[in-house]
Amino acid sequence: MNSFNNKIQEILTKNHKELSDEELSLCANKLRMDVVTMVYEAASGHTGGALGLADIFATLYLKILNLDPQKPEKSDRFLLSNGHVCAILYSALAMTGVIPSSELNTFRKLGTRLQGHPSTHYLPQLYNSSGSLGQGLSQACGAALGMKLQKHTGQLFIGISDGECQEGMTWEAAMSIAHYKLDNLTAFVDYNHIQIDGKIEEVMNLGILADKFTSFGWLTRNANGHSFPEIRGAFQWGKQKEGKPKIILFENTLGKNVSFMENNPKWHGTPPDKEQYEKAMNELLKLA
Ligand SMILES: Cc1ncc(C[n+]2csc(CCOP(=O)(O)OP(=O)(O)O)c2C)c(N)n1
Repeated sequence: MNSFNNKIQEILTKNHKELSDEELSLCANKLRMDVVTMVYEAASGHTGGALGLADIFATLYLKILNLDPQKPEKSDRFLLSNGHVCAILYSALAMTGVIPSSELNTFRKLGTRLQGHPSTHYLPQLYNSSGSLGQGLSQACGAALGMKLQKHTGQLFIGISDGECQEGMTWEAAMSIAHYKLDNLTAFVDYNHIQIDGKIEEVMNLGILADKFTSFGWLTRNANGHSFPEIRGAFQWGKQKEGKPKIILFENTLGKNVSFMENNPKWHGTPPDKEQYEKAMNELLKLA
């Protein structure tokens, strides 16, 4: 474990934008280990969705986002709508030095900054609060419109989930974002086909999601959420301003890289017990 952590520290001393796919993959698995540890230590939280998003968050935070709070007029922004997966957000913030790594073990404890659903009240470094699903795209609409009006040049990225695409408010926001031609906004969907009660297609089928967004006036792209070239390509496409908002449907596997969690809706929001925690960490370490 120590040698793995040392390897990650060494990787992170390099220019993040120049990391290889192999290095990114190691960083993503470090994020997964942080997620599993945080949820295990808190004895509550959401493991599966967070693990599925690790490759996407490693790419987004290490390669794509240009975050500069001192220069908001040039800085990119990231908003998270499906706030329950926030263990992956917090671990990415720790990896990029926004919060100290030592803080991760305060996850879900009373009064700490790392609440079970992200809150700008506790952690002002965030761009939005979330947890009540379906609201993020509306928050992003207002924020991107504000950035346009203030002539800010950064790109706003917003992560939403497939479960949230069953909510009407998501589509009101989709309509408004297209109406205002917010091409400074790039959304992506955590398209793992799983929600709290089971498979999306069985609970409430979304049909052909890409066609729905296209018909609302968006540019749409599908990508494999575990292929670094595809993730990178999709985000770079997302950054090009072409007069319309863009959305990436990231197909991914809930619980990715932990065999007994993969594709199992049970792991939407179940913390691992001690034995499961050790098994998960061993599997992740073997990939290091
Ligand atoms: C408005 C609202 N309704 C219900 C919930 C409870 N809830 C939390 S997560 C979740 C499932 C959402 O689906 P998705 O984000 O696709 O799940 P995942 O892929 O993370 O398993 C639900 C219904 C909530 N947080 N907010």
